[in-house]
Amino acid sequence: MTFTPEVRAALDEGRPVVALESTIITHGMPFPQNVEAARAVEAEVRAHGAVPATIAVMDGRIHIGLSDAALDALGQAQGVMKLSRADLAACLAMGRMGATTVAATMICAALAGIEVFATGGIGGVHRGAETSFDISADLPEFALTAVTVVAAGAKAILDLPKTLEVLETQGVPVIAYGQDAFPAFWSRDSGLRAPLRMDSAAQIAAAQVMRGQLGLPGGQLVANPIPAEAEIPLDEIGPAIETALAEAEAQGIAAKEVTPFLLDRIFALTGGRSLDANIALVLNNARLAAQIAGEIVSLRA
Ligand code: PSU
Ligand code: MN
Repeated sequence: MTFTPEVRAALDEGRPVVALESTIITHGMPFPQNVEAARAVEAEVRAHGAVPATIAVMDGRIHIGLSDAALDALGQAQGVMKLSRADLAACLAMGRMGATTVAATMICAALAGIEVFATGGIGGVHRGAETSFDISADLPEFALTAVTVVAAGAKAILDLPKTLEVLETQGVPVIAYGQDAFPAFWSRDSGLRAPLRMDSAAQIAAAQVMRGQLGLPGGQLVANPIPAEAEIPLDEIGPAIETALAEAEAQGIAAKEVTPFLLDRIFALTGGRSLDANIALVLNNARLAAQIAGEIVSLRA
């Protein structure tokens, strides 16, 4: 692993650090908004008292924290591998460039000693999974790796009831922040109740520390609703989702390509509105993650 000096110093001194993923940069948003958003998210983490550590694979090494130049290169590179649990070691062995998904970012964060990670949306159970078997490797990762992930719930491109069922089976705490409903990424309310609710970063931090003390492996999913002023209600984003899903089906999109394809089509179909909402919710998640990381540091002191 290679650490930036800023991240290395923060970890050595026991200061709060927040991990950030890179698939959202390479496969989730178009250039140049991807790099601008990544920088803004890092700045938001710093503004709330933590050090950001964007994670990616370059030159056969796991990078914990990226320089400005490295972030810029990643944001424009072609043929970057999308890395989940299955691909991480292979990408390192081949010396290729890879962007880490939620699952791979959790693995790298835990290796680096980082306990909190902010992103946009997690992978989940895709619609039609009963025949396609398309269930993101993000879900079992929450049961294995002790990192608290702050996301805005899961996108309605997924089957949200099945996603919550799989998380429950895997023993993953799914915690809605400040409301009872499980949020649906662009929308604050999916219409489903979240299994758990917490109203403070301190409680979320305490639950993470307690989980470790009980000897339970795995982390937590914190579902933080998008700020109201940035929300796109389900009835407005719904038609774009349905069109994107129909296009994916017609074109036979499968496996790793499904999620990036759907995100790209929804950005286009909403004329970029989905991207503005996406950036607003990641910033919101960065703030909460920085607070949780600060609380964990206080508890461990
Ligand atoms: N969902 C989003 N935005 C994203 C992703 C998912 O709303 O950028 C990315 C994340 O990196 C996530 C990955 O870990 O896609 C899941 O991919 P898959 O569905 O192929 O497991
Ligand atoms: Mn999949």
